Amino acid sequence: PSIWRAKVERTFIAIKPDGVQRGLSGEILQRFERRGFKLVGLKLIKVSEELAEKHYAEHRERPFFKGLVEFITSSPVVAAVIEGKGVVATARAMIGPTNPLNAPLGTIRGDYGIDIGRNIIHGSDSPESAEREIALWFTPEELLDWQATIAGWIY
Ligand code: 3AN
Repeated sequence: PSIWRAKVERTFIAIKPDGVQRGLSGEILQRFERRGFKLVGLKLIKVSEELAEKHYAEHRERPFFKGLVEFITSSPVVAAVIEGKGVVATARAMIGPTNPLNAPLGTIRGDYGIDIGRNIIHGSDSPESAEREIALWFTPEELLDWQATIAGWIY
């Protein structure tokens, strides 16, 4: 029985227009890959207003909502689903706090950001959010079920 097949968790991440335009996509994906997480979905997408509004529905009443939707739809986003033990919480820890100025060095936002409205990357904040966001951004066919033979060295 392979332990790494026993219980997998998935999360959704999106490298926002600022991260893509600054050429940070590869660097950011590399961090998750090197940590041991596995890509199961990946695409470059021009986000529609409808998708943006659904994704950020919980912020609908916030003063920054309109600007947030304008920003996320302004230019392509790299959307990804990554899989592995504890990936929801660990990806959030690797991303860092919402405001990059409060983000520790070594986190993605702490290493690359200085503005809360341009914080480079999104990551689901709970397993429930991850499930909702994955279904919103990806079709089932776009998520690939594959086994890495080297996973035995990670788990
Ligand atoms: P996180 O992305 O860390 O989960 P949320 O869910 O509180 O943070 O906020 C979603 C997004 O809304 C953030 N990534 C950020 O781009 C934007 N945002 C949050 N707070 C502000 C703010 N005060 N001003 C501008 N944009 C904000």
